[in-house]
Amino acid sequence: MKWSKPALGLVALGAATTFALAGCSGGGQTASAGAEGGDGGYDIAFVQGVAGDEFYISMQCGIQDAAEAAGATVQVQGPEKFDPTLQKPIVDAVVASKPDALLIAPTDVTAMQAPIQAAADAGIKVVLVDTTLDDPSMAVSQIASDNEGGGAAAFEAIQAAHPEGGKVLVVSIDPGISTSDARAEGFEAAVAEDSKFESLGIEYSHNEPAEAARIVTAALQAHPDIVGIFAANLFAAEGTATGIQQAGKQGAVTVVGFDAGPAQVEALKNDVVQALVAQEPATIGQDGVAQALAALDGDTPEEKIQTGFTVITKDNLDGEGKDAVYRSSC
Ligand code: T6T
Repeated sequence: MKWSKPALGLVALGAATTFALAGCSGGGQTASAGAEGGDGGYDIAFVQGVAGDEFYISMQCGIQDAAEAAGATVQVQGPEKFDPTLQKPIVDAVVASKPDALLIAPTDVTAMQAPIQAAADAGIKVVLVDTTLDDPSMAVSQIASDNEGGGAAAFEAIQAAHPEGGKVLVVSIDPGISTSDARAEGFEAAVAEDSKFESLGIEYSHNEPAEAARIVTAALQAHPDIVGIFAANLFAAEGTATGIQQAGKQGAVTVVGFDAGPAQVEALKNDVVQALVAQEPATIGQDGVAQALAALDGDTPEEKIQTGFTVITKDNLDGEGKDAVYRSSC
């Protein structure tokens, strides 16, 4: 099922309307498309939330496609972990290199505030892609999925599988990440509306699959009657799947994971996970480039853009679900 819901009274702007898409041109830490620095195109830096994450790789593909079509250069870097202490030095170095625009997924709403403000103060056009900040006013645009809606949709999948109700758990990343916080809020708000369900709360896996697996193992020992687990991102879902398998609970517990990398799709095929909420990372990236270019060209960028999501199940995996699966390289 595909959901595309403009929120906050703002209309989603598809960058596909602005750019003719070209093929992806690389998948390394630094990749380029088009030319600036001498050839006249703009120089765009993309700082991922974490390197090697298929969500950000797919976003990178969208950014590179859009940049290539516009004759711009793209540099891509990401920290080894989803951690502001590792992301900050990357941003500092990017600011020193003076790109025209910075597309960034901040790893913390508070800790990344000052480094990103420094980018804007240096005259770099900042676009927040995926995650945001406590005060995003320095950004020319913010682009993110309907994370709250995706969390609610995750609960609906559990609710449909267990109309009798029961205990549910959220496995998230860390508090202070705008996306996963919104997903958990959307999930918890939907749970609160159905008195047959009891929330066991939100546990934090620090983006480590092993920690997510440990959380799930412990939760299933303490509450063998859990009926549903919502894993709020790719790595939480990976670890949750491991925990479910180790406990021999596949099928008995309905697992819904946010994101749809190849490993999550494999878990869906193997009946360890029952649904995936797939974002549109390439669209977020394309829209990010479009908004950065609008700002650089003196046009008025869209302040906020909300992108949709697709709920992938075994039933639609060969249909619309297939196109929603993330890429491992461009
Ligand atoms: O879920 C995505 C992203 O939206 C989130 O902000 C962090 O985790 C992911 O990158 C998936 O690992």
